[in-house]
Amino acid sequence: MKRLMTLALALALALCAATAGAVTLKLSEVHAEGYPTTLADQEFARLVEERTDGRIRIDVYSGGALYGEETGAIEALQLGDLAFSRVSASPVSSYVPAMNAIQMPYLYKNADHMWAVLDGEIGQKMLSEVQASGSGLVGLCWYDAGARSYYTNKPVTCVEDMKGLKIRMQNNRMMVAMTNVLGGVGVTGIGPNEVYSAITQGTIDGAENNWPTYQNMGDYEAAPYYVLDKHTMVPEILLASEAVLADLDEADVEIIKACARETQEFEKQKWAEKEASSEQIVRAAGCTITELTPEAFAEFQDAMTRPVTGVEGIDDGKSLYEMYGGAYQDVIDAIVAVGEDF
Ligand code: BDP
Repeated sequence: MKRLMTLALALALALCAATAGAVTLKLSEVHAEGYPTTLADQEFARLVEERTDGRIRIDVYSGGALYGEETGAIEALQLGDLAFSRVSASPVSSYVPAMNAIQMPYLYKNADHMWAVLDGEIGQKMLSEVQASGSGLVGLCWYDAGARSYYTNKPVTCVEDMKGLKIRMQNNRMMVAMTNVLGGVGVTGIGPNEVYSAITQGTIDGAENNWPTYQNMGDYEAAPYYVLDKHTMVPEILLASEAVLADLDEADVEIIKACARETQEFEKQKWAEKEASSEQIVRAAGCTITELTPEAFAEFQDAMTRPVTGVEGIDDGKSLYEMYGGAYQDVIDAIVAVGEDF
């Protein structure tokens, strides 16, 4: 009996030693369970726990349970109050201004062009720039988020129809200016999970997003007009807190980085499936999906490069591209050059 107890004690002690130093870290995600990015976050957590032999456990908080606005999550990462967050690259631009260069309106010909950029030298340099810029953030990998288009509670078939429409935008000054330059009024401060109620309450006339978010958040029921102007392709990014990573073993940080990279392909696959099913759901619900005529499409595009006056967020005499892309013209030119193959 005594021997058995000694054995049990030894076993318990060994177990303690094995898990001593084990840490549990939090990951914040605005999307619901089952959404492609949430699935990728969970896959990331699974891989990290497995490859660190349980030394690092990551708890994924989905549905905006920790931070409903991505800027809140980003600031928590900077302070070291949060370890990871999967966010859109759009709000990251407020902390890493160069980030706008990879999400300028009408920059990519298609998803393959965007992925050639993100997986190539430009995208990998931009990931490193996140930390190099002194933001306190570390860029781990990119995820797909398709193309974003406007959705409203009244029909939009040309730029003229955008006039005066209050549109919820992500927290990014360039994106707000983009709506303003089209004649609308860009509104910020509304989290993605609050868009539906803001539309039904009449605070805004619409928002803009990809097929999956438009469908998954239920926004298509409040704003059933979706105009496929495809103004931007904004990738998602998995971020880590520089301060939190600094407290971990260097070898474990390398494992974390490798696991994140591994989940990129996983998310892209889930994304493709979800994009198709969301489009199907929205169409079946009887929403009005507008394909722009080539002339109407050109109007949207031209608005981004035409010098303007009296538009909030753009200096008089400048175009949106000059105002927000001017400092990164070399990167933008290089992205356009990659597009020659597509
Ligand atoms: C979705 C992104 C999410 C953003 C949201 C938004 O996946 O990260 O928070 O757009 O518009 O497409 O805020």
